Amino acid sequence: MIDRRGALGLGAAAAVAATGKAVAAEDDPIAVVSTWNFGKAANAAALATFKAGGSPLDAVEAGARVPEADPDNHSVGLGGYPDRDGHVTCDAIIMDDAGGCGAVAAIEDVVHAITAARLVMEKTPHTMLVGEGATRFAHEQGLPKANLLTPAAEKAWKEWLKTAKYQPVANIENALPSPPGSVRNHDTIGIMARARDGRMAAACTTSGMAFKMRGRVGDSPQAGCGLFIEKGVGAAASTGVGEEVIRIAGTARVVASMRAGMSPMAACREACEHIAHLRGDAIKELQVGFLALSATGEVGAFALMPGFTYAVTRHSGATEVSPSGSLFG
Ligand code: SD4
Repeated sequence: MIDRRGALGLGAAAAVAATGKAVAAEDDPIAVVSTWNFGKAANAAALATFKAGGSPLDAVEAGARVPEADPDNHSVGLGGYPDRDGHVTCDAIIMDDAGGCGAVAAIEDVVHAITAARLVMEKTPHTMLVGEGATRFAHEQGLPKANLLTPAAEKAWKEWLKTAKYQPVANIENALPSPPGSVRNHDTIGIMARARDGRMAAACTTSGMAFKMRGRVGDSPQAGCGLFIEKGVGAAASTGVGEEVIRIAGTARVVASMRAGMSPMAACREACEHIAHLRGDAIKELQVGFLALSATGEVGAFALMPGFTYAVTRHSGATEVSPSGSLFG
């Protein structure tokens, strides 16, 4: 049985709408959920798109474009931290519950990787384009050529170069001033939307792990890793160290658990437990967070480490940012 109250009580209690009035949750279902506290602004854009008559796909694309355009967000789009060679390379995926799937990986010089992903979905026979081909396709489709490396991100990269040698050392990202998943090195957005009629879509966009090896692709653009959706079951997104998510096909696992009857939070927790069991000491101090939205409109989240937050917005506009539970201290 799916927990109809929602993992953190977000499924049923009365919500306070943007108008300040209390609205029963049944009349005010969850419209959009997204990772991290900046998801709030993304959710607002997604909800505005719904209200303007947009589809769930339109809503998640509009939401994902918000952090992509924010130069102060150092893990998505413009202003993202570059790879070790100084190139900002982005990964993105968009999916709907009718089998739609489009993704780009290691795309450069495009602010809105999520829109490039949607174009892959709608204009090509493929589900993913990478590298130079993805970049060329996006520009041919009319997405403007842009330099994503902001002065602030370039400065951070040059600082990093002073201490970090250019060599493929496992987990060298941990040499960052703060580890992946902490304030300085997260921000990937995973966003999921549910229309009042139950249709769903989801998106994920990121510039990936800061100062990654050139050519590295994370979990975010890979269906079943950074994002997954299944009609009648729900959707899940991940954030944190992508390698740990890819190893277990993390979001495919979360959705499979929901299909088997787990609540969104129990499913997210189970995936974290599996990573911990599989990896033991190797994941000490690494962050991975999962966020899930069921087809019936319940939300749940769980992470390895404390600090993962997520934003929930109802169709009335009522929005709440909550911390997820975590496996470790
Ligand atoms: C990646 N999962 O490329 C992404 C990074 C991330 O918060 O989510 N950071 O591994």
